[in-house]
Amino acid sequence: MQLSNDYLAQHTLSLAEAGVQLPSYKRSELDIGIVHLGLGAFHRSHQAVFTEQVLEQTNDLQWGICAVAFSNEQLKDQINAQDGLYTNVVCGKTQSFQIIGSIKQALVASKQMPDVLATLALPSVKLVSLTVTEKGYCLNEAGDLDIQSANIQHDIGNITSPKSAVGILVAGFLSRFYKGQPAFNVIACDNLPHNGDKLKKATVALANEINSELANWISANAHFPNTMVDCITPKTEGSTVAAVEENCRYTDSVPVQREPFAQWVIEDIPSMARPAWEKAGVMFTNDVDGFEKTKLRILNGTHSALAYIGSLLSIDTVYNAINNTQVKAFISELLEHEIIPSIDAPAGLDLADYAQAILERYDNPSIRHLLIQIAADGSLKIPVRTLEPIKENLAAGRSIERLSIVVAAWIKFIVARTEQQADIADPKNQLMQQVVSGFTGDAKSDVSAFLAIDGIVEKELLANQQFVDSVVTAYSEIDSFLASLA
Ligand code: CS2
Repeated sequence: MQLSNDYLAQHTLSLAEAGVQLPSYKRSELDIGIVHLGLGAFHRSHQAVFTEQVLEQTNDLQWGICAVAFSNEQLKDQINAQDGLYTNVVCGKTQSFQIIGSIKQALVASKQMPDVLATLALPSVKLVSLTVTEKGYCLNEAGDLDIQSANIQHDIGNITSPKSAVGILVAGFLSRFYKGQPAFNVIACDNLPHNGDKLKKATVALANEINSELANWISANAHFPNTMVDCITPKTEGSTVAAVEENCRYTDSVPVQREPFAQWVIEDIPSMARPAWEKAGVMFTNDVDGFEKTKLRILNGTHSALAYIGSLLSIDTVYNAINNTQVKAFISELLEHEIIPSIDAPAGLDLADYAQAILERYDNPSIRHLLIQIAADGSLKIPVRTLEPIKENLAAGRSIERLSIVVAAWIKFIVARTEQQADIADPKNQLMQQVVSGFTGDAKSDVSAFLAIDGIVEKELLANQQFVDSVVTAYSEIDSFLASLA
């Protein structure tokens, strides 16, 4: 489409159509209190929006954000060209538009590391938050720092020019440690159980490779609360840009699109300086674990199931998959018989209602959430979303038949993509492709070879014959299973 409006910027805010919500606080006085690593759409649809609501309500201007992209220089330039402003397009029964002003500045780590480190050293910075996806934590299958990974090896030798998110945290702490400044606190916002605990352990482990006193200092002085984050945020598309162009009377090259629902649960650490996020509906609790597990298994677990099963049926989006009656029936049974029984509900939460609400969120025709986007990084997602409940169901003597179908569908998806010579977005793509290229057609040996790929299935689970047999059965029957849904 032809873009002819003026670009969104501080000086063009007055052009916005009535009805577009604008920042009402004094952006020129916004200080940087938060450095955020990972400038993807999710940060801009979630944490930056919660922070925006607090800025609006409290006028506490110490909590502006410096958002750091890892390598997307163009996005950094586009955001800075708009003075940090962008539109949050909320897609429900109607569309609503809000201009978010909480990001004061964007940087790109691959080109501006000295600026990133200088920002982390600012006395005003009290928090570092992260959305770097599961792979950004550089963990092995046991949940510990993968010391041998290329980026971590690089960072051990070059901690003042780090490549990994963990390395950036350590470099940021290092300068504060030497200057006698207080440590910042770290808020992990990715879909990993115990995300804060794991990130702290990884950060301390890397610091220990550099200087054991630094490691002890981080351990004693920095909080890493666990969190649960939730908001369905598909990639920005041309249609998102067009919707802003048509409805807002300005051009925004970097809007985000999301569903109306958003949730953020953070471990309550009373001494931790932070924006008054509770005023924006963020929940502070001592039972983040319960919320994390519930969301990871019910939402992310069914998302991955839909992604692999739906893709194999040539369905493109979550909406279209959940509107296939048979697929929906399978997902409902998976929830009822194998996912919900694996969860101890957090106090006050009815798991069946929670699951029902999620199925309703999927059934949103104004959100085009591509299954192929969710299918990415299965080698990191399946262990958390599907193998963990399998492990617990086995220990408790519960059924794993349907969860095994999800694992089998994932393997079949990798086989299909390899045969089609299509991209597989996954850090283990080469290994997986190599293994499936050697498949002989014998389900038992094929599945065993796949599950044995280093770093996917924990040793104890791999040694469980009931698990392996169940995936072998599911895999040998996957074509007829898919045919029954089509
Ligand atoms: C999805 C998540 O891509 C994926 O793996 O399952 O991004 C999901 O949309 C969010 O966690 C929702 O909060």
